Amino acid sequence: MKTLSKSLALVALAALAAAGCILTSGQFVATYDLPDATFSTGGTFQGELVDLTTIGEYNDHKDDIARVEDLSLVGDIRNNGNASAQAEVWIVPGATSAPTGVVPGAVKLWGPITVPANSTVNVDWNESASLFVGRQTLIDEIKGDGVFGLYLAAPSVTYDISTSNAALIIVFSAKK
Ligand SMILES: [Ca+2]
Repeated sequence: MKTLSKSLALVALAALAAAGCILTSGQFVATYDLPDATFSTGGTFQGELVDLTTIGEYNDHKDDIARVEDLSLVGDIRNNGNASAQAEVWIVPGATSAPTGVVPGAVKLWGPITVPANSTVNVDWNESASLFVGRQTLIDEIKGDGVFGLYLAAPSVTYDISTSNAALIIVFSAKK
């Protein structure tokens, strides 16, 4: 597991470098690895409780965050179906356990992204940035308790989606 986290962190840094994002003094990167997920029409609902305090870079500075500089959700989204499908990510600010179904009051965080039939879309740093629609809700959580729920949704009528190598990457500056 440690090896996996390390390799994903390297992927995150490579993504940052590719996006021309250079860290300056006082800036930190927190990478939260998301589990692989599959969700399909009538299938399993995919919810995750994110606890950013489990990440050292975040936990060390969580009381001193000056600004959230950048956010990204990267990863591979696979459409296993024979028709084009859309995927979204929703955030549940007050969650204390992994969402097990659609939550009233949840905020759409990201998407939708369209994935062609039987294809995989690799969402990189730049593409991800343009897909955030609930950025402020996430920023408030990062500056708040750092604990929130995320779940996948699909506005398509039928869908069969898998995600892999997914991570939430946060670039923030700290006061000390
Ligand atoms: Ca919270």
